[in-house]
Amino acid sequence: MMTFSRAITLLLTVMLTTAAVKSEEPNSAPNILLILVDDLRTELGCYGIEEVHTLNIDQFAETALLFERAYCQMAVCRSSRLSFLSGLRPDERRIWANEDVRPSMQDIEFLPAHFRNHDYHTLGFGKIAHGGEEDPRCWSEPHQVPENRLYEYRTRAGRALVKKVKHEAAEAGRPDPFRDLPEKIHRGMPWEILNFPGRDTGDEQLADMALAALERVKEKQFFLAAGFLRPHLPFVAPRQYWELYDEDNLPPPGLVSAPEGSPQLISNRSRELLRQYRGLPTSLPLDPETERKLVHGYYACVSFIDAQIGLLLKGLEENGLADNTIVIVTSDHGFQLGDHGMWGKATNFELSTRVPLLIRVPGSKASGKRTASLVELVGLYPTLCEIAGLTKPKHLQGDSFASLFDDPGALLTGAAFSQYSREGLQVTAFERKISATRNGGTASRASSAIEHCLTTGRTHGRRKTSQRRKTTPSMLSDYPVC
Ligand SMILES: [Ca+2]
Repeated sequence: MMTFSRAITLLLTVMLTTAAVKSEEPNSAPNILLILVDDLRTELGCYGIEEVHTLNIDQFAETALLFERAYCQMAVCRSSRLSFLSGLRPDERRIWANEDVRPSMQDIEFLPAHFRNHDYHTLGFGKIAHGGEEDPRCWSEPHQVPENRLYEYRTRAGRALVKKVKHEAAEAGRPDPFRDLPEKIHRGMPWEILNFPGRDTGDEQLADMALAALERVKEKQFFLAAGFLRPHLPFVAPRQYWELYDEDNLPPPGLVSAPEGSPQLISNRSRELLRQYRGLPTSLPLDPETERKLVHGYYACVSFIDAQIGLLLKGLEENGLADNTIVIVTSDHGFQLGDHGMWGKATNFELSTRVPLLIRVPGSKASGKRTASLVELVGLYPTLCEIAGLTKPKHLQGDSFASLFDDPGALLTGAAFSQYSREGLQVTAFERKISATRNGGTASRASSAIEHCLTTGRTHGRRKTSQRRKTTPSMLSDYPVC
């Protein structure tokens, strides 16, 4: 049996061979490519969800270790990202909401900064932290964002609406809703189908920027982070990705209401969707046609990002970097598409807190395998340190799960913790995902623990198989698999 250290030795050997092509001066540690996707559920083909088309990520999963039970620490962008980038749990600096004043974190060495301080050339593109809070200490070059950002409506109607919203805000003396992004301000439509040719959406620009950077820094030892915005609302994607799905046959939510007797505290009240976007009622339920359109738009955006990830991975291959680069694909949290009667994240439900996580360590015997071990995103920092052979900063609060690359069948921990604080109530609720046995448990036992949570109303129910729809080959004929 190959040990993890042997796998790393093999990786370094492969790397030296590749480095001989790259440069006269071989690198001493693997490169890192960190791909973050905003608000991505585990509804991917490689997670067993056949009706969502993610052929590039699925293909990548065949060469990576897939984490079936990875959880964020708080299901909102800023709290989750600052947690796994700092290696601290949200309570440590009270980062409980997107709107909180950011505490000083000058004493914290963030994940990219740690690699930078170990002679990596670090580059960040797009949404790595949240809302312009990228820490300049992280990057060897200035962090870059695409020209076109989150609210990038392109149709005539979409742009007219943006103009109208801006005008209304100015007339009322309110801040520009597309610049300052306060809560409780309606923006544009929650979806848009783009008919424009060319790669000018923010996420396409982001992929192209990262690809160009790969070509430019391939002689260096690099840590490159690319943070895509979709499938975050609004669900704006080119038409070809919308056409991958038949709106009339999209599966409905598995559970459409909150658990009986549950307190209002557990609900996000779908505020992100209802308060920030136009053309929707002020309260639920949505009409079935709107629900289908939203689910359709979300899936279209997932496939759209999958295509961009495929391009990045292809670029890695073409630059001779695949054999000496550790690749991570994950998200800050999940998203509820009407599940439990809620839209958005900001809850402790399974679909908000569980994230896709795939890590490819070249030369690892775990490639193409899956692990049912509970892991926390806050453990990503120490894990990457261990895999890359870096020391771990003392402040880290998460546990490394690097040993799973030696033994994907192990169950490392008995619990993963997620929390959410409700505005005004000053209450933080915790969700503990549990394994049936702390040591030596099996995947089936772990699954049983999830089922137990379901009966107590704490997790999301799976959709009925009969409600799922298979893809027809013609729908995928133009799908850009890289
Ligand atoms: Ca997010």
